[in-house]
Amino acid sequence: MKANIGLIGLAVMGQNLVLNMSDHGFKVAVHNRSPDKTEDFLNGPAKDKGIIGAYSLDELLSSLELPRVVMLMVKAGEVVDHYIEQLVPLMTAGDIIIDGGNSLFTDTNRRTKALKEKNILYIGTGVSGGEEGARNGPSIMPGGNPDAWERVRAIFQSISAQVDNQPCCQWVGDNGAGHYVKMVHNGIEYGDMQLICEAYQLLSEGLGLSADECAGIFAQWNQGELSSYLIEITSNIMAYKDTDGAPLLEKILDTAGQKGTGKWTGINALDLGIPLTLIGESVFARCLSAMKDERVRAAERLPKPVKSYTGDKQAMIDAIRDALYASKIISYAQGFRLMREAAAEYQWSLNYGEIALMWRGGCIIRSAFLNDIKAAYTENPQLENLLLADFFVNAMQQTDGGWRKAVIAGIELGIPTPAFSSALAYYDGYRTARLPANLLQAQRDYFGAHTYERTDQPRGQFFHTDWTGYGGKTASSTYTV
Ligand code: NBP
Repeated sequence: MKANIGLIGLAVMGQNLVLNMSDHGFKVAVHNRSPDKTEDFLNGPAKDKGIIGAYSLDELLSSLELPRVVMLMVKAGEVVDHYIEQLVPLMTAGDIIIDGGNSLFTDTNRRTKALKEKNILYIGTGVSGGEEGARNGPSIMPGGNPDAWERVRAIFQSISAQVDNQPCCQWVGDNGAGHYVKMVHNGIEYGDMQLICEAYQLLSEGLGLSADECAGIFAQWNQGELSSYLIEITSNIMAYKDTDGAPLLEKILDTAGQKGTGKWTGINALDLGIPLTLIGESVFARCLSAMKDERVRAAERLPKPVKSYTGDKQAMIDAIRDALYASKIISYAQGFRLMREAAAEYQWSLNYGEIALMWRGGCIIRSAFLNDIKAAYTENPQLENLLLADFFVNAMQQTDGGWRKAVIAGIELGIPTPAFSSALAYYDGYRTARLPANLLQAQRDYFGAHTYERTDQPRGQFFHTDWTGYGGKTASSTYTV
Protein backbone atom coordinates (compact mmCIF):
# COMPACT_ATOMS: atom_id res chain seq x y z
CA MET A 1 0.00 0.00 0.00
CA LYS A 2 1.33 3.40 -0.99
CA ALA A 3 1.68 6.16 1.58
CA ASN A 4 -0.68 9.15 1.61
CA ILE A 5 2.11 11.55 2.48
CA GLY A 6 5.90 11.60 2.81
CA LEU A 7 7.63 13.59 5.52
CA ILE A 8 11.24 14.72 5.48
CA GLY A 9 12.90 15.79 8.74
CA LEU A 10 12.65 13.57 11.78
CA ALA A 11 13.49 16.03 14.54
CA VAL A 12 11.02 16.79 17.32
CA MET A 13 8.32 18.36 15.12
CA GLY A 14 8.58 15.89 12.25
CA GLN A 15 8.46 12.77 14.42
CA ASN A 16 5.44 13.95 16.35
CA LEU A 17 3.53 15.05 13.25
CA VAL A 18 4.16 11.64 11.68
CA LEU A 19 2.83 9.85 14.76
CA ASN A 20 -0.18 12.17 14.80
CA MET A 21 -0.91 11.47 11.11
CA SER A 22 -0.51 7.76 11.67
CA ASP A 23 -2.93 7.83 14.63
CA HIS A 24 -5.48 9.47 12.33
CA GLY A 25 -5.28 6.64 9.84
CA PHE A 26 -2.91 8.16 7.27
CA LYS A 27 -0.09 6.07 5.90
CA VAL A 28 3.18 7.97 6.11
CA ALA A 29 6.62 7.46 4.56
CA VAL A 30 9.57 9.19 6.23
CA HIS A 31 13.07 10.31 5.32
CA ASN A 32 15.80 12.10 7.23
CA ARG A 33 19.24 13.36 6.18
CA SER A 34 20.92 11.26 8.87
CA PRO A 35 19.69 7.68 8.33
CA ASP A 36 20.35 6.63 11.93
CA LYS A 37 17.55 8.98 13.06
CA THR A 38 15.16 7.25 10.66
CA GLU A 39 16.25 3.88 12.06
CA ASP A 40 15.87 5.04 15.67
CA PHE A 41 12.42 6.44 14.92
CA LEU A 42 11.17 3.33 13.14
CA ASN A 43 12.49 1.05 15.87
CA GLY A 44 11.36 3.38 18.66
CA PRO A 45 8.24 5.57 18.75
CA ALA A 46 7.06 4.47 15.30
CA LYS A 47 7.46 0.73 15.91
CA ASP A 48 4.57 -1.39 14.57
CA LYS A 49 2.74 1.65 13.19
CA GLY A 50 3.22 0.72 9.54
CA ILE A 51 5.31 3.79 8.81
CA ILE A 52 7.55 3.39 5.75
CA GLY A 53 11.24 4.29 6.12
CA ALA A 54 12.94 5.71 3.01
CA TYR A 55 16.69 6.15 2.82
CA SER A 56 16.78 8.21 -0.37
CA LEU A 57 14.43 10.74 -1.95
CA ASP A 58 13.85 8.33 -4.85
CA GLU A 59 12.75 5.68 -2.42
CA LEU A 60 10.53 8.19 -0.61
CA LEU A 61 8.79 9.36 -3.78
CA SER A 62 8.24 5.88 -5.12
CA SER A 63 6.45 4.93 -1.90
CA LEU A 64 3.80 7.68 -2.32
CA GLU A 65 0.37 7.58 -3.96
CA LEU A 66 -0.31 10.06 -6.78
CA PRO A 67 -0.33 13.01 -6.79
CA ARG A 68 2.55 12.85 -4.36
CA VAL A 69 2.63 14.99 -1.24
CA VAL A 70 5.96 15.60 0.48
CA MET A 71 6.12 17.65 3.66
CA LEU A 72 9.38 19.21 4.86
CA MET A 73 9.88 19.62 8.60
CA VAL A 74 13.48 20.74 8.49
CA LYS A 75 15.48 23.73 9.61
CA ALA A 76 14.13 26.85 7.89
CA GLY A 77 16.27 28.65 5.31
CA GLU A 78 18.68 27.13 2.81
CA VAL A 79 17.85 23.54 3.80
CA VAL A 80 14.32 24.01 2.43
CA ASP A 81 15.67 25.30 -0.90
CA HIS A 82 18.13 22.42 -0.98
CA TYR A 83 15.33 19.84 -0.63
CA ILE A 84 13.12 21.60 -3.19
CA GLU A 85 15.98 21.47 -5.71
CA GLN A 86 16.45 17.76 -5.06
CA LEU A 87 12.73 16.91 -5.13
CA VAL A 88 11.55 18.79 -8.21
CA PRO A 89 13.41 16.70 -10.83
CA LEU A 90 11.90 13.57 -9.25
CA MET A 91 8.33 14.90 -9.29
CA THR A 92 5.65 15.25 -11.95
CA ALA A 93 3.03 17.94 -12.62
CA GLY A 94 0.47 18.21 -9.83
CA ASP A 95 2.72 16.84 -7.09
CA ILE A 96 2.80 18.87 -3.88
CA ILE A 97 5.61 20.09 -1.66
CA ILE A 98 4.70 21.42 1.79
CA ASP A 99 7.08 23.36 4.01
CA GLY A 100 5.88 23.13 7.61
CA GLY A 101 8.87 24.90 9.19
CA ASN A 102 9.12 28.47 10.39
CA SER A 103 10.07 29.93 7.02
CA LEU A 104 10.14 33.63 6.28
CA PHE A 105 6.99 34.46 4.29
CA THR A 106 8.96 36.19 1.54
CA ASP A 107 10.82 32.90 0.94
CA THR A 108 7.45 31.15 0.69
CA ASN A 109 6.22 33.80 -1.78
CA ARG A 110 9.28 33.14 -3.92
CA ARG A 111 9.07 29.33 -3.68
CA THR A 112 5.33 29.15 -4.42
CA LYS A 113 5.73 31.26 -7.55
CA ALA A 114 8.86 29.46 -8.77
CA LEU A 115 7.27 26.02 -8.31
CA LYS A 116 4.03 27.07 -9.98
CA GLU A 117 6.08 27.68 -13.14
CA LYS A 118 7.15 24.03 -12.90
CA ASN A 119 3.58 22.79 -12.25
CA ILE A 120 4.50 21.71 -8.73
CA LEU A 121 2.02 22.90 -6.12
CA TYR A 122 3.62 24.47 -3.07
CA ILE A 123 2.23 25.03 0.41
CA GLY A 124 4.00 26.99 3.13
CA THR A 125 2.30 26.31 6.42
CA GLY A 126 2.73 27.52 9.94
CA VAL A 127 2.56 24.74 12.53
CA SER A 128 2.22 25.94 16.09
CA GLY A 129 2.18 24.20 19.42
CA GLY A 130 5.68 22.77 19.73
CA GLU A 131 6.22 19.10 20.48
CA GLU A 132 2.98 18.54 22.37
CA GLY A 133 0.92 20.31 19.68
CA ALA A 134 2.56 18.37 16.87
CA ARG A 135 1.77 15.09 18.64
CA ASN A 136 -1.78 15.78 19.81
CA GLY A 137 -3.11 18.53 17.56
CA PRO A 138 -1.34 21.71 16.49
CA SER A 139 -2.74 24.88 15.03
CA ILE A 140 -1.96 24.70 11.31
CA MET A 141 -1.93 27.80 9.10
CA PRO A 142 -1.51 26.78 5.44
CA GLY A 143 -1.03 29.13 2.51
CA GLY A 144 0.56 28.91 -0.92
CA ASN A 145 -0.94 27.48 -4.09
CA PRO A 146 -4.69 27.06 -3.44
CA ASP A 147 -4.88 24.21 -5.98
CA ALA A 148 -3.04 22.03 -3.45
CA TRP A 149 -5.50 22.58 -0.60
CA GLU A 150 -8.18 19.98 -1.44
CA ARG A 151 -5.54 17.23 -1.69
CA VAL A 152 -4.12 17.89 1.79
CA ARG A 153 -7.16 19.32 3.59
CA ALA A 154 -8.29 16.02 5.12
CA ILE A 155 -4.84 15.25 6.53
CA PHE A 156 -4.29 18.71 8.00
CA GLN A 157 -7.79 19.16 9.40
CA SER A 158 -7.74 15.71 11.03
CA ILE A 159 -4.38 16.12 12.76
CA SER A 160 -4.93 19.72 13.88
CA ALA A 161 -6.34 20.71 17.25
CA GLN A 162 -10.15 20.81 17.36
CA VAL A 163 -12.13 23.35 19.36
CA ASP A 164 -15.95 23.15 19.50
CA ASN A 165 -15.73 20.49 16.76
CA GLN A 166 -13.93 22.89 14.44
CA PRO A 167 -10.39 22.20 13.22
CA CYS A 168 -7.74 24.81 14.11
CA CYS A 169 -6.70 24.74 10.48
CA GLN A 170 -8.18 26.63 7.53
CA TRP A 171 -6.71 27.80 4.25
CA VAL A 172 -5.14 31.20 4.97
CA GLY A 173 -4.34 32.59 1.52
CA ASP A 174 -2.04 32.72 -1.48
CA ASN A 175 1.75 32.42 -1.51
CA GLY A 176 3.34 33.27 1.84
CA ALA A 177 0.06 34.14 3.64
CA GLY A 178 0.20 31.06 5.92
CA HIS A 179 3.75 31.70 7.00
CA TYR A 180 2.95 35.39 7.42
CA VAL A 181 0.07 34.63 9.80
CA LYS A 182 2.29 32.19 11.68
CA MET A 183 4.95 34.91 11.95
CA VAL A 184 2.43 37.35 13.46
CA HIS A 185 1.22 34.57 15.76
CA ASN A 186 4.80 34.15 17.01
CA GLY A 187 5.15 37.91 17.46
CA ILE A 188 1.96 37.94 19.52
CA GLU A 189 3.38 35.04 21.54
CA TYR A 190 6.45 37.19 22.32
CA GLY A 191 4.08 39.96 23.46
CA ASP A 192 1.91 37.70 25.66
CA MET A 193 5.01 36.27 27.34
CA GLN A 194 6.55 39.69 27.99
CA LEU A 195 3.28 40.99 29.48
CA ILE A 196 3.16 38.05 31.88
CA CYS A 197 6.79 38.66 32.85
CA GLU A 198 6.05 42.31 33.64
CA ALA A 199 3.09 41.32 35.81
CA TYR A 200 5.35 38.80 37.57
CA GLN A 201 8.03 41.41 38.34
CA LEU A 202 5.47 43.91 39.66
CA LEU A 203 3.93 41.21 41.88
CA SER A 204 7.17 39.68 43.13
CA GLU A 205 9.53 42.64 43.32
CA GLY A 206 7.00 45.46 43.58
CA LEU A 207 4.62 43.88 46.08
CA GLY A 208 7.11 41.42 47.60
CA LEU A 209 4.91 38.37 46.91
CA SER A 210 6.42 34.87 47.05
CA ALA A 211 6.49 32.50 44.09
CA ASP A 212 3.67 30.49 45.67
CA GLU A 213 1.57 33.62 46.16
CA CYS A 214 2.20 34.60 42.53
CA ALA A 215 1.25 31.06 41.43
CA GLY A 216 -2.05 31.44 43.27
CA ILE A 217 -2.76 34.80 41.65
CA PHE A 218 -2.06 33.47 38.15
CA ALA A 219 -4.23 30.41 38.84
CA GLN A 220 -7.03 32.78 39.83
CA TRP A 221 -6.50 34.97 36.76
CA ASN A 222 -6.75 31.84 34.65
CA GLN A 223 -10.40 31.54 35.70
CA GLY A 224 -11.39 34.89 34.15
CA GLU A 225 -10.94 36.86 30.95
CA LEU A 226 -7.17 36.15 30.96
CA SER A 227 -7.75 32.38 30.83
CA SER A 228 -5.09 30.99 28.51
CA TYR A 229 -2.42 28.35 28.11
CA LEU A 230 0.40 30.79 28.93
CA ILE A 231 -1.26 32.02 32.15
CA GLU A 232 -1.89 28.40 33.14
CA ILE A 233 1.71 27.27 32.60
CA THR A 234 2.99 30.41 34.33
CA SER A 235 1.11 29.40 37.47
CA ASN A 236 2.54 25.86 37.22
CA ILE A 237 6.07 27.21 36.69
CA MET A 238 5.79 29.50 39.71
CA ALA A 239 4.63 26.61 41.92
CA TYR A 240 7.35 24.23 40.70
CA LYS A 241 9.98 23.37 43.33
CA ASP A 242 13.62 22.46 42.80
CA THR A 243 15.08 19.39 44.53
CA ASP A 244 15.81 21.52 47.63
CA GLY A 245 12.16 22.58 47.87
CA ALA A 246 12.84 26.18 46.72
CA PRO A 247 11.06 27.59 43.64
CA LEU A 248 13.02 26.55 40.55
CA LEU A 249 11.96 29.76 38.78
CA GLU A 250 14.12 31.87 41.10
CA LYS A 251 17.22 29.91 40.12
CA ILE A 252 16.82 30.36 36.36
CA LEU A 253 19.22 32.87 34.78
CA ASP A 254 17.44 35.98 33.51
CA THR A 255 18.69 36.03 29.93
CA ALA A 256 16.12 35.30 27.25
CA GLY A 257 16.80 33.61 23.93
CA GLN A 258 14.98 34.07 20.64
CA LYS A 259 14.91 32.47 17.22
CA GLY A 260 13.89 35.44 15.08
CA THR A 261 10.17 35.30 14.28
CA GLY A 262 9.40 38.17 16.72
CA LYS A 263 12.11 40.22 15.08
CA TRP A 264 10.71 39.41 11.61
CA THR A 265 7.27 40.63 12.73
CA GLY A 266 8.76 43.88 13.99
CA ILE A 267 10.78 44.42 10.81
CA ASN A 268 7.70 43.81 8.66
CA ALA A 269 5.67 46.26 10.76
CA LEU A 270 8.35 48.91 10.19
CA ASP A 271 8.34 48.10 6.46
CA LEU A 272 4.55 48.49 6.28
CA GLY A 273 4.51 51.56 8.56
CA ILE A 274 2.21 50.00 11.16
CA PRO A 275 2.84 50.67 14.87
CA LEU A 276 3.50 47.29 16.46
CA THR A 277 4.98 48.74 19.61
CA LEU A 278 4.17 45.96 22.03
CA ILE A 279 5.78 43.19 20.02
CA GLY A 280 8.72 45.49 19.24
CA GLU A 281 9.23 46.19 22.95
CA SER A 282 8.96 42.48 23.69
CA VAL A 283 11.76 41.68 21.25
CA PHE A 284 13.90 44.49 22.69
CA ALA A 285 13.16 43.33 26.25
CA ARG A 286 14.66 39.93 25.35
CA CYS A 287 17.69 41.72 23.84
CA LEU A 288 18.12 43.80 27.02
CA SER A 289 17.80 40.71 29.19
CA ALA A 290 20.56 39.06 27.18
CA MET A 291 22.95 41.90 28.15
CA LYS A 292 23.27 40.30 31.57
CA ASP A 293 26.87 41.15 32.45
CA GLU A 294 26.47 44.76 31.35
CA ARG A 295 23.24 45.05 33.38
CA VAL A 296 24.95 43.70 36.46
CA ARG A 297 27.65 46.36 36.11
CA ALA A 298 25.03 49.06 35.47
CA ALA A 299 23.05 47.96 38.53
CA GLU A 300 26.08 48.84 40.67
CA ARG A 301 26.51 52.29 39.11
CA LEU A 302 22.99 53.59 38.45
CA PRO A 303 20.69 54.34 41.38
CA LYS A 304 17.22 52.80 41.74
CA PRO A 305 14.37 54.73 43.36
CA VAL A 306 14.44 53.95 47.09
CA LYS A 307 10.75 53.35 47.40
CA SER A 308 8.60 50.41 48.30
CA TYR A 309 4.91 49.89 47.73
CA THR A 310 2.86 50.85 50.76
CA GLY A 311 -0.67 50.93 49.35
CA ASP A 312 -3.42 48.31 49.35
CA LYS A 313 -1.88 45.12 47.95
CA GLN A 314 -5.09 43.57 46.66
CA ALA A 315 -5.98 46.80 44.85
CA MET A 316 -2.56 46.74 43.14
CA ILE A 317 -2.91 43.03 42.24
CA ASP A 318 -6.21 43.90 40.55
CA ALA A 319 -4.57 46.86 38.80
CA ILE A 320 -1.79 44.62 37.48
CA ARG A 321 -4.42 42.21 36.13
CA ASP A 322 -6.13 45.12 34.39
CA ALA A 323 -2.80 46.27 32.93
CA LEU A 324 -2.15 42.76 31.63
CA TYR A 325 -5.58 42.44 30.05
CA ALA A 326 -5.64 45.94 28.52
CA SER A 327 -2.10 45.59 27.14
CA LYS A 328 -2.97 42.19 25.70
CA ILE A 329 -5.91 43.74 23.88
CA ILE A 330 -3.55 46.40 22.47
CA SER A 331 -1.12 43.72 21.32
CA TYR A 332 -3.79 41.77 19.43
CA ALA A 333 -5.27 44.99 18.04
CA GLN A 334 -1.81 45.92 16.73
CA GLY A 335 -1.18 42.41 15.35
CA PHE A 336 -4.53 42.21 13.55
CA ARG A 337 -4.05 45.75 12.24
CA LEU A 338 -0.70 44.66 10.84
CA MET A 339 -2.31 41.66 9.10
CA ARG A 340 -4.92 43.98 7.61
CA GLU A 341 -2.18 46.14 6.14
CA ALA A 342 -0.28 43.08 4.91
CA ALA A 343 -3.42 41.75 3.21
CA ALA A 344 -3.73 45.00 1.27
CA GLU A 345 -0.01 45.17 0.49
CA TYR A 346 0.42 41.55 -0.63
CA GLN A 347 -3.10 41.10 -2.12
CA TRP A 348 -4.25 38.45 0.33
CA SER A 349 -7.84 38.02 1.33
CA LEU A 350 -7.41 37.21 5.01
CA ASN A 351 -10.30 36.08 7.17
CA TYR A 352 -9.49 37.57 10.58
CA GLY A 353 -12.25 35.73 12.43
CA GLU A 354 -10.99 32.38 11.04
CA ILE A 355 -7.45 33.30 12.07
CA ALA A 356 -8.63 33.94 15.63
CA LEU A 357 -10.40 30.56 15.60
CA MET A 358 -7.28 28.78 14.31
CA TRP A 359 -5.32 30.16 17.26
CA ARG A 360 -7.87 28.95 19.83
CA GLY A 361 -6.44 25.46 20.03
CA GLY A 362 -3.12 23.68 19.72
CA CYS A 363 -0.93 26.74 19.83
CA ILE A 364 0.94 28.57 22.56
CA ILE A 365 -1.28 31.68 22.48
CA ARG A 366 -4.55 29.73 22.79
CA SER A 367 -6.94 31.57 25.05
CA ALA A 368 -10.57 32.27 25.79
CA PHE A 369 -10.02 35.82 24.57
CA LEU A 370 -9.69 34.67 20.94
CA ASN A 371 -13.44 33.92 21.00
CA ASP A 372 -14.05 37.61 21.70
CA ILE A 373 -11.87 38.54 18.73
CA LYS A 374 -13.75 36.09 16.51
CA ALA A 375 -17.06 37.56 17.70
CA ALA A 376 -15.87 41.09 16.89
CA TYR A 377 -14.95 40.09 13.32
CA THR A 378 -18.16 38.11 12.87
CA GLU A 379 -20.10 41.24 13.77
CA ASN A 380 -18.02 43.36 11.42
CA PRO A 381 -15.61 41.56 9.05
CA GLN A 382 -14.31 44.96 7.86
CA LEU A 383 -13.48 46.14 11.37
CA GLU A 384 -10.79 48.82 11.08
CA ASN A 385 -9.22 48.07 14.44
CA LEU A 386 -10.20 45.63 17.19
CA LEU A 387 -10.15 48.50 19.68
CA LEU A 388 -13.22 49.94 17.93
CA ALA A 389 -15.42 46.88 18.50
CA ASP A 390 -18.02 47.44 21.25
CA PHE A 391 -16.67 44.58 23.36
CA PHE A 392 -13.16 46.02 23.41
CA VAL A 393 -14.29 49.65 23.85
CA ASN A 394 -16.03 48.42 26.97
CA ALA A 395 -13.02 46.36 28.11
CA MET A 396 -10.72 49.37 27.72
CA GLN A 397 -13.10 51.50 29.79
CA GLN A 398 -13.14 48.86 32.54
CA THR A 399 -9.37 48.49 32.72
CA ASP A 400 -8.19 52.05 32.06
CA GLY A 401 -7.82 53.12 35.70
CA GLY A 402 -6.07 49.96 36.89
CA TRP A 403 -3.74 49.91 33.89
CA ARG A 404 -2.53 53.47 34.57
CA LYS A 405 -2.16 52.71 38.27
CA ALA A 406 0.04 49.66 37.58
CA VAL A 407 2.23 51.57 35.09
CA ILE A 408 2.64 54.45 37.57
CA ALA A 409 3.61 51.96 40.28
CA GLY A 410 6.26 50.49 37.97
CA ILE A 411 7.63 53.96 37.24
CA GLU A 412 7.72 54.95 40.92
CA LEU A 413 9.29 51.70 42.04
CA GLY A 414 11.83 51.62 39.20
CA ILE A 415 10.44 48.36 37.78
CA PRO A 416 10.53 48.28 33.97
CA THR A 417 7.21 47.70 32.23
CA PRO A 418 8.10 48.33 28.57
CA ALA A 419 5.12 46.42 27.17
CA PHE A 420 2.52 47.71 29.66
CA SER A 421 3.67 51.31 29.25
CA SER A 422 4.26 51.32 25.49
CA ALA A 423 0.82 49.75 25.03
CA LEU A 424 -0.64 52.58 27.10
CA ALA A 425 1.27 55.17 25.04
CA TYR A 426 -0.09 53.59 21.85
CA TYR A 427 -3.60 53.62 23.26
CA ASP A 428 -3.35 57.25 24.30
CA GLY A 429 -1.94 58.13 20.88
CA TYR A 430 -4.55 56.11 18.99
CA ARG A 431 -7.45 57.72 20.83
CA THR A 432 -6.04 61.27 20.41
CA ALA A 433 -7.58 63.26 17.57
CA ARG A 434 -4.78 65.82 17.48
CA LEU A 435 -1.17 64.75 18.06
CA PRO A 436 1.89 67.05 18.17
CA ALA A 437 2.89 66.01 14.65
CA ASN A 438 2.05 69.59 13.58
CA LEU A 439 5.31 70.59 15.28
CA LEU A 440 7.11 67.66 13.68
CA GLN A 441 5.98 68.75 10.23
CA ALA A 442 7.03 72.34 11.00
CA GLN A 443 10.49 71.09 12.03
CA ARG A 444 10.79 69.02 8.85
CA ASP A 445 9.79 72.01 6.76
CA TYR A 446 12.16 74.31 8.71
CA PHE A 447 15.31 72.26 8.17
CA GLY A 448 14.49 70.36 4.98
CA ALA A 449 11.71 72.25 3.17
CA HIS A 450 9.56 69.12 3.35
CA THR A 451 6.29 71.12 3.29
CA TYR A 452 3.19 70.64 5.45
CA GLU A 453 -0.59 70.53 5.10
CA ARG A 454 -2.74 73.11 6.93
CA THR A 455 -5.78 72.58 9.14
CA ASP A 456 -7.52 75.51 7.42
CA GLN A 457 -6.97 74.21 3.86
CA PRO A 458 -8.16 71.01 2.10
CA ARG A 459 -6.02 67.85 2.52
CA GLY A 460 -3.52 67.28 -0.25
CA GLN A 461 -2.34 70.87 -0.56
CA PHE A 462 1.23 71.35 0.60
CA PHE A 463 2.81 74.55 1.89
CA HIS A 464 6.38 75.65 2.54
CA THR A 465 7.41 78.53 4.78
CA ASP A 466 10.70 80.42 4.72
CA TRP A 467 10.99 80.15 8.53
CA THR A 468 14.25 82.09 8.91
CA GLY A 469 13.79 84.74 6.26
CA TYR A 470 16.94 83.63 4.45
CA GLY A 471 15.75 80.27 3.10
CA GLY A 472 14.59 79.78 -0.50
CA LYS A 473 11.06 79.19 -1.74
CA THR A 474 11.84 75.77 -3.23
CA ALA A 475 10.43 72.72 -1.44
CA SER A 476 12.33 69.44 -1.29
CA SER A 477 10.93 66.66 -3.44
CA THR A 478 13.42 63.86 -2.89
CA TYR A 479 15.20 64.41 0.42
CA THR A 480 13.16 62.67 3.09
CA VAL A 481 13.86 62.47 6.81
P1 NBP B 1 15.10 21.56 13.51
O1 NBP B 1 14.69 22.94 13.14
O2 NBP B 1 16.11 21.38 14.57
O3 NBP B 1 15.61 20.82 12.17
C1 NBP B 1 16.10 19.52 12.26
C2 NBP B 1 15.90 18.80 10.94
O4 NBP B 1 16.55 19.51 9.89
C3 NBP B 1 16.54 17.41 11.00
O5 NBP B 1 15.76 16.54 10.25
C4 NBP B 1 17.88 17.66 10.36
O6 NBP B 1 18.46 16.51 9.81
C5 NBP B 1 17.49 18.61 9.26
N1 NBP B 1 18.63 19.33 8.71
C6 NBP B 1 19.45 20.27 9.24
BR1 NBP B 1 19.33 20.91 10.96
N2 NBP B 1 20.39 20.71 8.41
C7 NBP B 1 20.20 20.01 7.29
C8 NBP B 1 20.86 20.00 6.04
N3 NBP B 1 21.88 20.83 5.79
N4 NBP B 1 20.42 19.17 5.09
C9 NBP B 1 19.37 18.36 5.33
N5 NBP B 1 18.68 18.31 6.50
C10 NBP B 1 19.10 19.13 7.47
O7 NBP B 1 13.82 20.65 13.86
P2 NBP B 1 12.46 20.98 14.61
O8 NBP B 1 12.69 21.68 15.91
O9 NBP B 1 11.68 19.74 14.59
O10 NBP B 1 11.75 22.04 13.65
C11 NBP B 1 11.41 21.77 12.30
C12 NBP B 1 10.84 23.04 11.70
O11 NBP B 1 9.64 23.36 12.42
C13 NBP B 1 11.75 24.25 11.82
O12 NBP B 1 11.59 25.08 10.72
C14 NBP B 1 11.25 24.94 13.07
O13 NBP B 1 11.52 26.33 13.05
C15 NBP B 1 9.76 24.67 12.98
N6 NBP B 1 9.06 24.66 14.27
C16 NBP B 1 9.64 24.14 15.37
C17 NBP B 1 8.96 24.14 16.57
C18 NBP B 1 9.57 23.55 17.82
O14 NBP B 1 8.97 23.69 18.88
N7 NBP B 1 10.71 22.89 17.74
C19 NBP B 1 7.66 24.66 16.63
C20 NBP B 1 7.06 25.15 15.46
C21 NBP B 1 7.77 25.14 14.29
P3 NBP B 1 19.51 15.65 10.68
O15 NBP B 1 18.69 14.82 11.61
O16 NBP B 1 20.22 14.87 9.67
O17 NBP B 1 20.39 16.63 11.42
